[in-house]
Amino acid sequence: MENSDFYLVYNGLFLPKSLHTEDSLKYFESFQVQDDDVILITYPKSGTTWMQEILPSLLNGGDPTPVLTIPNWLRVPWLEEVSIAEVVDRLTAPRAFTSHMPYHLMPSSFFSSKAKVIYITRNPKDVVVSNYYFNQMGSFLLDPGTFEEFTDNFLTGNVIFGKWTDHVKSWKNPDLGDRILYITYEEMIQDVCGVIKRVLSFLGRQLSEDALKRVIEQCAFKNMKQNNMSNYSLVPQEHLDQSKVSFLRKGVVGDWKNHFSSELEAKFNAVISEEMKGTDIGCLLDEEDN
Ligand code: PPS
Repeated sequence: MENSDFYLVYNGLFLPKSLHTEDSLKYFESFQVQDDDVILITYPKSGTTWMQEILPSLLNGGDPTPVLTIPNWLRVPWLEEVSIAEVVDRLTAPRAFTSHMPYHLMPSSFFSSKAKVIYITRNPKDVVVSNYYFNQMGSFLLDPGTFEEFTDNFLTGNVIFGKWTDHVKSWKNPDLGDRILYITYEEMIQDVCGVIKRVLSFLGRQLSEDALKRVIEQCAFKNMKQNNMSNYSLVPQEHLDQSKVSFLRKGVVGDWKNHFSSELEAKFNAVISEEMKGTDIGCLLDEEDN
């Protein structure tokens, strides 16, 4: 089995064939982004599902119903995935979407709109660990091989959605001005309440203290693990085998320390630091977890 059995190549990026088709990508390219849309952007395994749990309640005044009744991939659908067509006509404004796409591949309507973007980054060493287990779970993803092999593929961009460094740098684009809010997974772990307040302020929204408490409770890792609308238990085991590892796996900062040898860490840091040179985001590597 090789990459072409699982992935189509879209502008140089591998995308899983089971979630993306030529038609879904054409639909994505001509998607009409509206000014009041909110788009959650992440490189995979950076905290997407967590924010998909939070965002709908912030946009609807704290009503938990969508989070308890609609699977996350239909609740905050990916712009580029096949399933968006199923729900897009039912979404009411302000709509919330997800995307793993780099900045330059966004639909042309995005660039002329005022839609807001929430961009989450995570320490790439924890991203690669989370991604490694995800590739073991998903029958629609290439077997990751050993952790070292998978890390090599991650560093060269030979994984879904390409290189982490390209993605992060693409979204650090000054043209976005105050349309974008940058948050980190590590900040969410440290102070989810503070992050939610920042998101509320960015979106110009408010929640009552009670509603805020409910959102915080609902998006706690242990509660999300119990929420069938968010833990991917609705996906058949033949596609996503969670019998050994759960999609909501550990939910911590620094699990990379249990996976990286010192040699691999040195190599990883050297490659990422080199590629992030000249940006103010290289510090993401070793910030909160050492
Ligand atoms: S995906 O496939 O791109 O949508 O994956 P994504 O949701 O971005 O990333 C999955 C990782 O996020 C962790 N997660 C959480 N951590 C802490 N608290 C909460 N509530 C939470 N929700 C999701 C999830 O466990 C994955 O990380 P790992 O390190 O594998 O546990």
